[in-house]
Amino acid sequence: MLRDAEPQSIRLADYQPPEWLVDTVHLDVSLHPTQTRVTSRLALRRNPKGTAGAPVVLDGDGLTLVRVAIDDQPVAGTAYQATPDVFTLPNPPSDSFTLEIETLVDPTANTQLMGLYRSSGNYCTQCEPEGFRRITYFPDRPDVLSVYTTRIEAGREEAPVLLSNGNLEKGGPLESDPSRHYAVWHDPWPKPSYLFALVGGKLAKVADHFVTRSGKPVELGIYVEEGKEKRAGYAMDALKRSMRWDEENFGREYDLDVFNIVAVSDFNMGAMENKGLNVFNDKYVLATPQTATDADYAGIEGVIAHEYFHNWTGNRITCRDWFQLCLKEGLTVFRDQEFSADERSRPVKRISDVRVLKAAQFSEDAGPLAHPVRPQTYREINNFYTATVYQKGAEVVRMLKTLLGPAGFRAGMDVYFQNHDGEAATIENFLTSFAEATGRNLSQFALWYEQAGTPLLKIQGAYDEAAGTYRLDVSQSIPATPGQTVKQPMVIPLAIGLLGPDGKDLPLTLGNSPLENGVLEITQAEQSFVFTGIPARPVPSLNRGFSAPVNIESNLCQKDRVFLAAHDSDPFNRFDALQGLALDLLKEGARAGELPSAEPLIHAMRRILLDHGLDPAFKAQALALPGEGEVARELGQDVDPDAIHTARLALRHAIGQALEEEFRTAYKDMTCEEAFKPDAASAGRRALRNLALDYLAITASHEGITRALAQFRVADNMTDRFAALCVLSQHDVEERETALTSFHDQFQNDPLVIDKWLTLQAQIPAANTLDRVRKLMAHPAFSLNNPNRVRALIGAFAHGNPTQFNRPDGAGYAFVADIVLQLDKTNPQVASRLLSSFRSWRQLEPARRDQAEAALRRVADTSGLSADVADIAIRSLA
Ligand code: B3K
Ligand code: ZN
Repeated sequence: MLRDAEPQSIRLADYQPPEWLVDTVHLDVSLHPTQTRVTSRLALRRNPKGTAGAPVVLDGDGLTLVRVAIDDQPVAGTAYQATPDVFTLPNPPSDSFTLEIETLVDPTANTQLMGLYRSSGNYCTQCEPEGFRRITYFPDRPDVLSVYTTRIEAGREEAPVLLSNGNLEKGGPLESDPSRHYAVWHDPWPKPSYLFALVGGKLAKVADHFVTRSGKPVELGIYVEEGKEKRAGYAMDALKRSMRWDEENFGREYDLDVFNIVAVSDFNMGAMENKGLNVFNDKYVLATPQTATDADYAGIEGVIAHEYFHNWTGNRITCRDWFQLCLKEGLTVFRDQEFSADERSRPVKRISDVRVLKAAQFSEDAGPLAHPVRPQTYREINNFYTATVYQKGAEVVRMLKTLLGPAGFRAGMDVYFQNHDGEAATIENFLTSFAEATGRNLSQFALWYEQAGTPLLKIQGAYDEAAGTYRLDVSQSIPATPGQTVKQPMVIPLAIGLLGPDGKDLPLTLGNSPLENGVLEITQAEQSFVFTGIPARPVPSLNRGFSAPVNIESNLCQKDRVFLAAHDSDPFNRFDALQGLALDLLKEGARAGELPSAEPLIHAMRRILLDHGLDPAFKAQALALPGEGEVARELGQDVDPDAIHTARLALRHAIGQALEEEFRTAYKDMTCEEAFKPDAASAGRRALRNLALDYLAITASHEGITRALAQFRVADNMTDRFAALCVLSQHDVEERETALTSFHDQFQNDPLVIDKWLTLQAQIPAANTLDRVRKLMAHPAFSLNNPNRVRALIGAFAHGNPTQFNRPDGAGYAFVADIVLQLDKTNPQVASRLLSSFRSWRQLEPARRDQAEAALRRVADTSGLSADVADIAIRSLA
């Protein structure tokens, strides 16, 4: 199927350096709701590495040109060509000159939320990846680095706060018109246009300060809508901890006099790392115990850290081109994961990161949207801010650290910062830094960036009693993915242990050499490892800590898994052993329509639950079953979401029934009388208590439901209140509607809390949910123009309600396709993200597959689609 206007592909192989460089940019922005005037003075210089005589070609997107001057002289309209989307100067006057361009933009009409737009009346910008061209004509590519000076002018009433990147140079009322004022910001660090930001509006400031380890004071500011100042405390605390952590762990200090964060309520994603002026979705800034859950607090901590860490990995060293996106994103996700692991519980953080990886990235990698961590081609770069680039990108960095060891890794990072500071770099530059620091050849490792698909390791263990040896035969294969059928073996760091009959780790000796770090390096399609000095048949613990993002098929039996769940010294694999036991039952239950005996799993779970030495947060993770999506992915074909749901319900029921007494005790033991604290230990106790509540509510008696309603009513914090509401929402009982109504009435003026209320209802696994979602779209709190609302209601339905999105009558698909088409007219990025909910359609059983395909085709065949939606539709159907 080919559409008339199929977007053109851009290829990594075609990269050319920029023809012209821009040394300095002076922007003068006069804010106005519909006619913001932008004057840009560019100091242009011909790139010595460019083509002789090349014209100046600048990107634009929907711009209205007012005036052009060269070296301060007005230029006749015949000297250049300008359309809303491109500006060309065919005959530049010299190899170095000043180009001044005045344009007009309409921030109020900007519904795409890319470029300069308005959120709750305030002005703000989003430029990554290609939004700067919606503000002014510019070589809008990440390898053009410039020093920016930005003067902003606005009405003092309308926009008392005026912010941009860097340090504030001057500001004050205009002499000519005291009702207006201005501010000049200067950012001394050269940066690409995607890191530009500007904010103007009525905002309240929460101020703090930080002294870097070399003694440099930094003023910190978090700007929020007026009245929300009290909600920014945790974000500020997380920011200061992040700044310290980056100094201590990577030797990276902050480099400006100020660091500002602005929280806005209309934002396409989580947050943006603009130099010195991060702009955030307010969801990742605002929190009080009464409005935010423990998960929200963890999310805020992680995103604040992530954006702050970009200051070095992304901003000081940026990307040469957008194919290198994982260079900053994968690395920065790895850094924020490590920060949270240090601030909280390392094993629990790893477990939750792997859950996210498997749910989001493994399923992406197994479907039509699979692509390498560094893609070779794209039609719309906005569609490549994916779980593969971010999460798998982070796993690749983690593997590098496992292979090189902590010291080798740190040495490589130091070389990277040393050699590439101030540059727009590539993955090759990154890997070369580690090769240089450690002497290790990383050419095979580089395949992790090139080959898509989750590798499959088949592992067979065999014990030879007479020889006292244990042999592991390992084979690796990588599934075919779009455009890549033939794959080469990769380097896979496989952390392992061998448990003796007493459950303790046996010393690992390969031949005569001890395997000091416990990591096997798999480099070939087939490989065997023989461990010597093994006194009795061991149980292997494979891929400890999830050292490699791979699927494993092994000859571990149910008994082995029960043993590992009880004894493994690696907490991740204790968790994973339980997950494996549960997955086997769920797959079989979904296939056969009847659940096999859950006794071994329940036995293993009981042991974990009663182990007083274990962290409650760990128990909560270990006792939570794999999600329905994970079961679907593991089944891989002929997926019937109803059968999976039924099997999972039956298993939850069996566990709840069998461990009722234990869960009752855990609920009681984990109850805390003290006031809410968001720290990891307190959050872990709440997590276990709420998990117990969930299991108690599923047993036949009404006790759990009554308990949940009581908890809902008396809770003094959102974590417990919302957890109780989640439990109630899963049951078709009167109490569900009572609680939903009361929650709404209590929080109706708090959009971020109402999002939770929308999400919960969109995820009810009941036949009338689609009607409910339709009705909620008419609720005054809902708006298709606000990305958070759309994700909370429609996104939650499409991505988080497998039985109802995949209704056998196809009504779920049709509904989501309708919304995608409607949204595409105003916000293509949010629309295309929503359309990616179809990505696993080929794995469905035939009847649903046909329905999903029909809905996808209807989208693909619509004329006038954005490049964003067209690209996802085309690739999903390919
Ligand atoms: N770099 C931004 C993401 C921009 C997404 C543009 N569609 C946030 C982040 O990853 O930190
Ligand atoms: Zn990022």
